Amino acid sequence: MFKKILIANRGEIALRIIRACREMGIESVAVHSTADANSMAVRLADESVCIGPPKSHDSYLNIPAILSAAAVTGADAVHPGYGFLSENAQFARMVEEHGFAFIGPTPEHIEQMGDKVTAKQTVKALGIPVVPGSPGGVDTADEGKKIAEDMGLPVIIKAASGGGGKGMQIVNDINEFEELFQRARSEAKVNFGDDTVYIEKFLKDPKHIEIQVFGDTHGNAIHLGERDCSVQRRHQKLVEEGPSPVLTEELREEIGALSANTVREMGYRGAGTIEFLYEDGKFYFMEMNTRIQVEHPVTEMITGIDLIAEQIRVAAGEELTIKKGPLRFRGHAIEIRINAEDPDTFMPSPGKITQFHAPGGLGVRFDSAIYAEYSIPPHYDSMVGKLIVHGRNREECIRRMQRAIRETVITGIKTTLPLHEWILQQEEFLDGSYSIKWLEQQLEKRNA
Ligand code: MV4
Repeated sequence: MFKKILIANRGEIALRIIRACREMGIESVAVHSTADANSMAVRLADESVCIGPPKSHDSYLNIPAILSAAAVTGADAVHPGYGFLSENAQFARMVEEHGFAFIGPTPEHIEQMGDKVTAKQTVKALGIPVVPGSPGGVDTADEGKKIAEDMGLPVIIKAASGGGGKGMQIVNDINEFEELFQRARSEAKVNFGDDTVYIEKFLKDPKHIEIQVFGDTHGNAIHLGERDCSVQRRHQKLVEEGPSPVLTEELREEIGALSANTVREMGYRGAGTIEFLYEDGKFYFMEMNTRIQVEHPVTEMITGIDLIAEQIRVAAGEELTIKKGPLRFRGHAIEIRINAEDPDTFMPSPGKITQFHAPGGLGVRFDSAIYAEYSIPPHYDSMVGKLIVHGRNREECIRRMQRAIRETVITGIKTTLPLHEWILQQEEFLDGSYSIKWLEQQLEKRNA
């Protein structure tokens, strides 16, 4: 097992990884920017190294500085967390070339899933259902137009190197195809340096449901159930829950088994998430994330498994401790993302936290790196914490979340807590029918 892990991240996920390390008897190294010198991760890690100025590009994305920090502290592995360098194949490769273990999949698997056309072809060949569309990249507007006409409108044009919503165009009228195709291509080129695009039938009102998967280097692969992440705004998730309120046991087992089988056939190592669109009782592959995700605690709460510890064990060459047999799904979990933002305008609200009181009690978990008198720097993502609750069933879970939100105190900055309190009272949230369009439509109605 590793003796020392360097954490190439900040905020709550850095803390989350430090906690797993400590429970496993592994030393931790926090790297940080000058803006994060007073962070909780720096306080709680065994060692810390400043890797650069506030801008992410110069610190948390500064590969030479991170590798130097790993070398001078004598770390034997690097955990990238989520965001930043977590899905950068070149970083994973350099970490390994410098003699450290990368706590994540191989650079080849990161690359394979990073190219959305290759990812789709790979999982399709292994039996995962995909959205009908072009078999690969589409080179000309004429070729694309023909595919769109054969398939029927609406269609969506996506960037092969995209993901997370950037560079997508929806075509509702065939007369607009050519213009939107060229727009998709040039946006793809500008944003990702690759103008490859592909075409899919556009699903009008789906849910976003994702399956947590795990593989090890001994040929074992499992799924750990799903998370429904359809409550989102501008491709930012706000609420995640598991199990999904709309899935049957049969569908869960079917899509779960297909997902686990895919990971096994790929020889995939570590944690991954297979994202699906779900509409009219059918799943369609969207993309695969090759990292631990923000919402992983939802799965931890319903399975009782420490996913970060499992990532570390797998990276150290151990077998998955979770085998299909003893895995049991218990009750229901919901996570809300607490952002330092105005709950009405979503404008960032960094600054000093004056008072802070964390919620507690049975089934309540608060993953955050904030403390009273802490100043949230303006340079990074606005998420300041995650509140996760567990209950025996969805109804108990929702009541517990409402209770936990009301006892949380964060003053001095604006947070999205009031928005969450409101979401949790809405009819479509309570009945579980919400789709990916729901929140934005609700907000429009509320603001009208
Ligand atoms: C789609 C889709 C509808 N039909 N693909 C958005 C992010 C990127 N990963 C893929 N996305 C979508 N792909 C087809 N064929 C709708 C979306 C989409 C979306 C998906 C999940 C969560 C929120 C979303 C918001 C807008 C669009």
